[in-house]
Amino acid sequence: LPSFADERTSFHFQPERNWMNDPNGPMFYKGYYHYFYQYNPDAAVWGNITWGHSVSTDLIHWHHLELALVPDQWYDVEGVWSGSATILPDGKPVILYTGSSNESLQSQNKAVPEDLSDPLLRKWVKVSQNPMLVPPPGIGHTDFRDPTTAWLESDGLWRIAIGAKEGTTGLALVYKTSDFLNWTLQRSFLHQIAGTGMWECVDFYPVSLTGTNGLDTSKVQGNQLVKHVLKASLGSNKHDYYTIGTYSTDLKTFVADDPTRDVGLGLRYDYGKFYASKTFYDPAQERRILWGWANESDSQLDDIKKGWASVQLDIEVTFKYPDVQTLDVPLEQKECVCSQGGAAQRGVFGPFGLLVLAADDLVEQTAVYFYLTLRPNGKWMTTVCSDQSRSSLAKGIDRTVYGTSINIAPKENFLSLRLIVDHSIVETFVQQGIACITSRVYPTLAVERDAHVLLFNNGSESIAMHTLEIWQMSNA
Ligand code: DQQ
Repeated sequence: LPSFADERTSFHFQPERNWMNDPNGPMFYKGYYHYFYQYNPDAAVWGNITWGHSVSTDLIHWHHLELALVPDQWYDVEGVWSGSATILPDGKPVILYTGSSNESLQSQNKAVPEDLSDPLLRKWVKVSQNPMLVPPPGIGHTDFRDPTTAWLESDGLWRIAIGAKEGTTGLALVYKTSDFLNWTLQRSFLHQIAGTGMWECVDFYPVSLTGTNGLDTSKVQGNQLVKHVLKASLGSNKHDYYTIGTYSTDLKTFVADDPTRDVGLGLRYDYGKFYASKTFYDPAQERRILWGWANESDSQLDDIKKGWASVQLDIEVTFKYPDVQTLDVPLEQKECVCSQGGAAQRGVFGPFGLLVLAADDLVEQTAVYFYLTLRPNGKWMTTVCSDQSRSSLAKGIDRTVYGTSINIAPKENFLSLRLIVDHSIVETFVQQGIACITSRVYPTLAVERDAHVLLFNNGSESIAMHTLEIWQMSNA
């Protein structure tokens, strides 16, 4: 059996032991980044869900604190589920979260810090008015969860969005309040898309059209030109889908810029393992930070054995975009779907890219690669994939090959990959982030000094590497 000690991540956040899932209520308070998360204190499987709590000054080194919220009330006894934090204008933080009762009724609840002078905010108090919100008519009692960070509008009222579904239509409800205790349901939904099912962990925030800094969630209008991002986590396939559009402060609804790429239909934050994500605005560095859950893809039995060293690399490679036009190549009939053979396919241009966590004789290897195919319309399509199918000799592991096609503008002469390797996580950023793929891998041989990095090209045409930088990182 493999030793799982080598697979514990170093600079990706993990609790000391046991199960974690969604990120919850991230915020910055009195010099500390606070990170809460869905946590089972008793086992390495989902259940007994509480809010774990850790703090950091740099988002890399974490100090684990006592549990922030535990299931101790009738309305959350089946679990203190996901939610968000809002920092009020007077600097006070408020947490809103979903409770699941012993009858599986989902409700929205509020908790506040016991002692605002404690920058670590160790103790949280559930207010006596809980539960504040139960599902409105038409929404099932298990289809009403994961309140967003609140945003303040010019009418002086705060608003939150809550994920729900009606039939198979996924949607986001909006409630408004002046005091975070009494809430009014807005008649129109923020947004809805037929066929997408339950919207979990909705996130809704402005992005600037004029600068690269992040924006406070309440920056919904004003001098700054903004668009909004709306994200929903779809339980049906465990992916986080987002779209960019306009929030009408008159109608209080959101309209996607491109209806063909609306929530659940097009863009994903990440094409691998990345779910139930949540952003927060970091006022210290004027940026918006996105946290996601890179769920494990080994067996539940292995998770239990791990109960819970060093391969930490930051690699950046660029290739010259091959001169595809001058070649007379046969039309490739099949569309390049990553899952058709993964990196072991043979094409004309590719697969080519990197092997990481590769054992001496390559019996274990995780491949991240590009593959170019000529489409029937005469255009070349660039696909990028992360292939876990040969990543581990261990049994019971998810071996999906993840990937997506990307749009390469004709003027882009290079293809770039940045890989962050952290024991059992391989994160891929393509063309500076035009697409992201997160994979979980569990090598048994390719660990420590036996884990190698290689460049490869399985295509018949040569590919020119342009730059390569590899950084070995120390333990966090
Ligand atoms: N996880 C939480 C729910 C949420 C789901 C329960 C998403 O609140 O909808 O652990 O992973």
